[in-house]
Amino acid sequence: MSIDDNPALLSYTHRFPPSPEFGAAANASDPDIYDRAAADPVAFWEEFAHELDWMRPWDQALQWDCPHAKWFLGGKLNASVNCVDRHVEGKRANKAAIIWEGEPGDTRTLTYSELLAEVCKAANALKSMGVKRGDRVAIYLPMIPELAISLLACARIGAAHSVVFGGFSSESLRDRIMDCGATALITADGGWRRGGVVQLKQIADAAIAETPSIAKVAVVQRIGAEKAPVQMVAGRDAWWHDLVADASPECEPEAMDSEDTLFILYTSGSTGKPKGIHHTTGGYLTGVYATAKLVFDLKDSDVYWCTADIGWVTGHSYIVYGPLANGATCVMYEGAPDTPAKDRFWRIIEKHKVTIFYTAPTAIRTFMKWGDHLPNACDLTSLRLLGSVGEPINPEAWLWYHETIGGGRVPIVDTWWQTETGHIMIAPLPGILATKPGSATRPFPGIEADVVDEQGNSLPAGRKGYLVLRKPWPGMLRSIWGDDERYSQVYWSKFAGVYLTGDGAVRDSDGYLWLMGRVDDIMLVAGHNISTMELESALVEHPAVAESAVIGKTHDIKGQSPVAFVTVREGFTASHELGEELKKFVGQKLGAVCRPDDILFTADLPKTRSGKIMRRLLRDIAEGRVLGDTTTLADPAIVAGLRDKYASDEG
Ligand code: 6R9
Repeated sequence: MSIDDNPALLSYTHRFPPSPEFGAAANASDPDIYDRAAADPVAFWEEFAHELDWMRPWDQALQWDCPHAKWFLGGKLNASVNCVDRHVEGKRANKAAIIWEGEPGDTRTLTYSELLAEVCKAANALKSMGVKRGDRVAIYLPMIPELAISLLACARIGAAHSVVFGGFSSESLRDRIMDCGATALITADGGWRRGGVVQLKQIADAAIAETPSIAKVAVVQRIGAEKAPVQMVAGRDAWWHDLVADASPECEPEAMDSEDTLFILYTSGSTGKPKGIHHTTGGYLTGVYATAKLVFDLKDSDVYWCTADIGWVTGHSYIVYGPLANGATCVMYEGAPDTPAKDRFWRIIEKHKVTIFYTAPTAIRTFMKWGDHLPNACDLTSLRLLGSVGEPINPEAWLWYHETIGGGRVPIVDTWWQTETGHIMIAPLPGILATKPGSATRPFPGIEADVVDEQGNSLPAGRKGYLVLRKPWPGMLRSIWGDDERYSQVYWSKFAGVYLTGDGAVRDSDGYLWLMGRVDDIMLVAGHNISTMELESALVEHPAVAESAVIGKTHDIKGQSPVAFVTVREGFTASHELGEELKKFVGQKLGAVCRPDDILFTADLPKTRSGKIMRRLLRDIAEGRVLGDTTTLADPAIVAGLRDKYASDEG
């Protein structure tokens, strides 16, 4: 039997059904929801759209002219009203909307009524800067409350926001501002990161020296002049605190068309310039509201914490729009997980009695590496649901998360989605589905996902292929900003009428989906399609391995041969013997064809700033090629170090 017909991942057969108590109390508890949504997905989404506040009802739920979708046509609404005003008018005026914790330990809590006043003041400040409905506003801020407030303020006045992650360079900021023609920028003097200061205003100044479209800049004072000196350009720059001090705490929300732009968010494609992913208002809000409600099972009593940065889509959809549309209490943390110490996350959970915790596999694997004693020393019993996003979660990491963080009691929702999809596409409904470590389980109700071969034919269970989405969904990207041709070409041209995700997947005999990572990362070893994910999952099962990244290196006979980059867990040392042991370990688990030819130990793996392993660069290193684009790397020194090490190990 070839590996293709027996994906190694499917040998992980543990199942974790929801507890009867969880199931009975869950927001989604009736398994019939799947069939009901499949029978009429548009009507299913309309049910959730009806739970939002509309200023004018829609005339038509969906217009689908492939690849262009419009949702809730004719409907008018405002996203900030749905995330804030309606909770103030309801019973949540004094409920905490945002519990913020700064890296140095300062904290700030905003109730829904306080958030409303802040959003209105910020909206009026934007107006005073000359920002109008239909304009684009660039936002380059650390994870401080003003970031969430800025998004909502833009939404309130009908300006589209384009958030640029606060760790990006001035070139990245410049390119993103130019691409969307932003007329105003919101930034800060600086932000805290691992006890140091990132000089955001200085970086922003370098960017806007080359972006004539920016007429006004608002600057939040997060750090102070001593550690973050700034130069204010007269007529262009103003302090945020001055702008809002003069602003009224009331601001009439714009009645936005359902299809008006809510935001643009850039994702770096594997090649070429970043894509401005274009999202609109009514459909996006419906999608994030529904998925946050059912997948995270949000209740009024929850304290919900998503550890992502708002600079990524996860922060847009599941720190700001999704949870706030549900009236949730959200924890927001400014800094690094190891500042001042490696237990910071667990201390935050303990302190704020977090009930729902949503993080990324890269973080989970790092916590495993740091050791169980850190979470074990904290009271994590407030937790009732755990989530994962960003990469496939290896079964070993899933089980650790379940046991060590969840105390073996709480469900895990592994959520697959993309900047382009806007909201969660594949994830368990935690009160209904039994979960399996390493599988994102089933598509969310109303979503039709499939696994297809090179010709676009559906594949049976057990066969790896391309993950595609067959029906439009409300939060889908509407296009690539300024490049509709590229939109059609990238997502809709490989298979007629279906959306190409770019990920590989396999279905098991229960219809559960197992994600295999980007299709570009899948190796072809001696005629077998082997996903790097399978080898990585096998490697992290070894007690010495914290994290690994596997790539296929060109090989004369086999086509490609697997090479593994490995970081070891605390208490273990890298050695030639350990390398040989790991090769044998993988060979025994997955078969000789999967045995890595090389194992290279490293202290760190090259990752994007959102924590995804950049295998493309590892391939360049292994092939001795000139390194490709490294601008999205979190720490470029890691790659340089690895390249030297690889060359000397080979030599
Ligand atoms: C939300 C987000 C999208 C890509 C996606 C896939 C990977 C995300 C995943 C996952 C396996 C999961 N991905 N979640 N792979 N299981 N639960 O991360 O958006 O930054 O656009 O990345 O991330 O490869 O295609 P984005």
